[in-house]
Amino acid sequence: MQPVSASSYAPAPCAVPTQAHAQHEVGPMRKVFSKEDIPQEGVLEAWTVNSDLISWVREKVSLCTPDEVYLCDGSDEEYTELCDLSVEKGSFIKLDETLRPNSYLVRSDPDDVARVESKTFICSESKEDAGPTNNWKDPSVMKHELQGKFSECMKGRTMYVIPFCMGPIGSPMSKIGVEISDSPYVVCNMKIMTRMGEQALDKLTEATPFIPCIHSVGQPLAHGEQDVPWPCNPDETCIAHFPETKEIWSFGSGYGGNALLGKKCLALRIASVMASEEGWLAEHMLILKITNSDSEVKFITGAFPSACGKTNLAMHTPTIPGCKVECVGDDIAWLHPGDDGKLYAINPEAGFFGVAPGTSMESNPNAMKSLTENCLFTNVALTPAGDVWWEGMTDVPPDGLIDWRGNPWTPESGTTAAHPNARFTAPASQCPVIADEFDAPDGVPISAILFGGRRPGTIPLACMARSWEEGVLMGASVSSQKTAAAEGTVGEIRHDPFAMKPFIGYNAGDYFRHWLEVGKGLDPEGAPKIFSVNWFRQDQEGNFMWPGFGDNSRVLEWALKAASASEAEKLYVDSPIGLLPAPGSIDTRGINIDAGTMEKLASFDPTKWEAEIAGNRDYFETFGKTLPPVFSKILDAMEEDLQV
Ligand code: TSX
Ligand code: MN
Repeated sequence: MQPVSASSYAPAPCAVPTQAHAQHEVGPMRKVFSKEDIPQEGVLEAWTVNSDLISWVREKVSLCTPDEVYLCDGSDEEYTELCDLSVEKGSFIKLDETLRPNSYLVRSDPDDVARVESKTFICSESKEDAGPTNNWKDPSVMKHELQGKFSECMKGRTMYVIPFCMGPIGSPMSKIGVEISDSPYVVCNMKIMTRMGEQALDKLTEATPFIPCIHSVGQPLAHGEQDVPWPCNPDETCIAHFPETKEIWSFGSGYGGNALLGKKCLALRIASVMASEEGWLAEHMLILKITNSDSEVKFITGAFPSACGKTNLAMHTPTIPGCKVECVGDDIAWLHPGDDGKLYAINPEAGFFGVAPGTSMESNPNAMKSLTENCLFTNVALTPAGDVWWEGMTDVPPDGLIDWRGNPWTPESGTTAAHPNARFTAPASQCPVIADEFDAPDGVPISAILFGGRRPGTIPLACMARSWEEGVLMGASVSSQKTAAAEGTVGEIRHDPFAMKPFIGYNAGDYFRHWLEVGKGLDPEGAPKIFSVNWFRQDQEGNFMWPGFGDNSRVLEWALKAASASEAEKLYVDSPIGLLPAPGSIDTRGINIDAGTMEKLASFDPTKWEAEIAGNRDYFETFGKTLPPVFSKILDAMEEDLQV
């Protein structure tokens, strides 16, 4: 039996719209139903052949009791229609059509501006399986609480049913999800961030598994009650993951990672569990394509904690003559061992959900050029001309700004015009340097994996691991300096293993072991080499020693050369902490940096490293017996090497 898509749907006789429902008919195909339509035999059956999906939607309609049910097809018309509806309701502001075509500004509730880790749970049967990095709650207890929260939670609202595919359509590595949400903002963002609607539903045959994701802003409307521009329920917020049954339930927040469930919840937390079961890796990594001046093409992935410029690196403009960098992904990579023993990456996403403040034509021109049209902006400032602005976009703010809260703003206001976590949502296809391989169903072969952090001292500019195991230890040792007050004390260096601390959906010690297992299955020659990098080293006066940005391509070029070089080529020198760039091996031609600075960048202080190792040991102790024993073996050897 062929799957039946929404567009080929003709209403079954029993679902012929009544007079009252007829007005809800949208476009040429009917996709809006009353909650009374949904239980009727034939209605959902005409939309999908997947009986699990049908029963799940029926169940959630009866739990949430929305006024209407809207089956999303993912079309451009649907997107525009929902944006227009949101403008009418006062939720979206249409930007000036000539300045920023087909784009909208959305202002969230000031109490709903970021992911809330304290309200994010991994609900595994055993607490041990959630590990020390996650909040845990017993799955049956959590389900009971959620049943209460979701009961009649969509009264007065429309339930949107959003089929989506994470990864290229037709890729064996892709996963299908279906999000139920009562937020049109979620639908519009999911349209940009995922392969959404009919294209995903078409892949869902009778027996195809899908990940059910249910979301509600948690603010039902009484009959005739006036809605607010950004409904939410911060007191009741809860983002729950069920790793055994592969379900996601999110209540009370409409923002980003709390609400766009394909991204952090599915593509990282649930996918990391599936990856551990199926033998692959779901990672918080950019993927970039680099073509050198000899037209050789290679691919690199990189994991960086927040405030390290991951999106900037993913689409940077290299300063090496003849070198080209293109973007495959800026946030998430799914890495699968291939039959040839190499590691292949896909980007499960279809767009960029990036932090706006700090993004400019100087820091990231390719991101800026991705934002010229068809974008959503959340919590940025509005210019009198109907365009957007944020801190760092230009040196001088335009006059007459309206801030993210909707109030007039001047530089004297003593606040920021855009919220520090303000976001853009942009289709990846609009990036001027999006790689052709972005849609490649087989992914791209990875030559190097980078682990970065914002480290003013201690960590050299680059260091290559001598083995997969040592590389895994580098990943587990990632730490980064905090730059935003919201994340704790500014300046403090925090552990963020694999830049995955909030996103590992199971026990982090088991996750480290899984990384080691994946390495064992790779071909020793074909496996990517692993590097630690640090663009943020500072001198005594606190000046950044490395120019960063486009010049990072010089480090990438060194890494790729070192990855395939023999020791005789003298690109690196052995040291107690790994293989460091040999003097002169990083190409600095054409940039103003002296050999002395380069030497310092490629060196380390043994005293600081003894403290670094001690700090890592202490941190690793929090993982108890799940920690792989090889970690302390490698640390022992490093310490011993440092002594002599
Ligand atoms: O994104 C950054 N990257 C990666 C770019 C591809 N940033 C921005 C901060 C993170 C959000 C960086 N900031 C980078 C970097 O490599 N390096 C630095 C530190 C730095 C800041 C300013 C200068 C140099 C280095 N300015 C001058 O040298 C003039
Ligand atoms: Mn991220």
